[in-house]
Amino acid sequence: MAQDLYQAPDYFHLDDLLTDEHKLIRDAAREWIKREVTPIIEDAAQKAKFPKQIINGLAKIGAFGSFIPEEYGGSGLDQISYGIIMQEIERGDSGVRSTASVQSSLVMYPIWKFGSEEQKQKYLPKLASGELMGCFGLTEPNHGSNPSGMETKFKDMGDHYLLSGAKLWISNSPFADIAVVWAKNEKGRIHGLIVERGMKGFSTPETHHKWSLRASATGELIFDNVKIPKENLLLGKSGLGAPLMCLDSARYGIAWGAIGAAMDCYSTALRYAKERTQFDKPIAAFQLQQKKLAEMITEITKAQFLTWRLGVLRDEGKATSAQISMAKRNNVEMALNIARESRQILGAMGITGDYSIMRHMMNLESVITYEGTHDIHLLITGMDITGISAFI
Ligand code: TGC
Ligand code: FAD
Repeated sequence: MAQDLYQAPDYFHLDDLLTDEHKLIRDAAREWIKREVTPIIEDAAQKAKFPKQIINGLAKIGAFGSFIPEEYGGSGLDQISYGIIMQEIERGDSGVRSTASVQSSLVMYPIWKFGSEEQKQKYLPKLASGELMGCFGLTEPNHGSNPSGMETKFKDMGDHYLLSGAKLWISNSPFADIAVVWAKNEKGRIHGLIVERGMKGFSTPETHHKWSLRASATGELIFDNVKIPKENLLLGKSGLGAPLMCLDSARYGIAWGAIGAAMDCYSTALRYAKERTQFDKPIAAFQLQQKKLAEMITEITKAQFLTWRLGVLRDEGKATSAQISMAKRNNVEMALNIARESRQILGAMGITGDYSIMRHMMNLESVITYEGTHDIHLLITGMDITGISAFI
């Protein structure tokens, strides 16, 4: 890939609303992405291989459980800090951000919120340091947008549980050491269980031939009567609300992350438009190109403020699930539109791996689908404002 000349846009001086600590965290993450991720990510995506060598660095910039208390190995940071870290990582690649959001919001968060003290002590410090990597199994072959219909189930056998079923489209599954899996008990109530690699009957085949999120490893989770120790049940909360609480945290991080991808595309397109000459002028001199760039910075700025405000509300414990849905939906669509427009500004060069834009664009096709599709988030907003569910 060409040299990383990223210039982060901050048109309305959002920086003035951040604390010195936020800026330090942001600068450390930004510098690490530039040094360790940009030089290798295009090759990893082309080869469809998750770059495991970055796990240690991700842990060091606080990408694993930044909001988890320090007593459990986390960084004890606020929600704005978590968002900023996700934004900087996704500026590099959505697949790398996926690994970080799954580890933080979908594995560490449920263990922290719903786990016993023993489970927290056993898993959280190792997950924070990257010694253990985790994945989150909710989606099934017959149940994507409607996880309440899940068929994966577990039976109480007296001294252990027996887990059977399958999950698919699971980020990190091919290399994860543990999986937080959602399954129904004999009464049909949803619970979370911690499944460990090596348990008999548990396998994690990789899903190949993706055109999107290629630097992230995606796979299945297959449970063929897996014997689960009783102490691996997450007892703190049951019902669909438990995994949905985890999704709130991850969707919040994605709302920030998508802005990072958009900022990277905009920064590249602006620079290219000023350098590339056609008809004896830089293409940035043409009104059509200026319209594209002006609309991009406007949309990025609106998303930055929506998301910063959401972070403040989350830090105050006041953000609603519907507000998170609105931000995830708006920002991912905004980023995808900007990636497509930026790609056009680069002409033919835009389709090459010399620039990050096409990779962002392909990645965002997954981001607009996972963690609740674009349609589902619209219906969550619809339900919130009308009080009527379109799902039943
Ligand atoms: P519904 O009847 O509305 O709700 C069931 C129960 O859950 C409660 N609840 C919530 N609780 C906490 N947080 C939320 N956000 C909640 N939303 C709802 C609700 O109050 C109720 O509680 P109770 O006590 O009455 O039982 O459920 P529904 O079956 O009608 O479904 C609602 C719907 C469609 C919005 C939900 O199923 C949904 O969000 N579907 C989308 C599925 C999804 O997002 N899957 C994501 C899988 S993980 C993933 O994609 C990871 S990608 C990671 C990466 O690589 O970055
Ligand atoms: P479906 O639910 O079959 O939806 C298909 C289409 O129908 C969509 O356009 C949808 O919007 C629309 N639709 C569905 N219901 C309605 C409705 N009521 N009204 C209107 N339209 C509707 N899952 C995990 O559990 N863990 C992971 O780590 C994970 N990682 C992923 C990584 C990648 C790369 C991808 C692509 C997916 C991942 N997922 C993961 C799965 C993801 O959450 C699901 O793909 C997503 O929830 C949608 O489910 P589905 O693909 O089965 O689509």
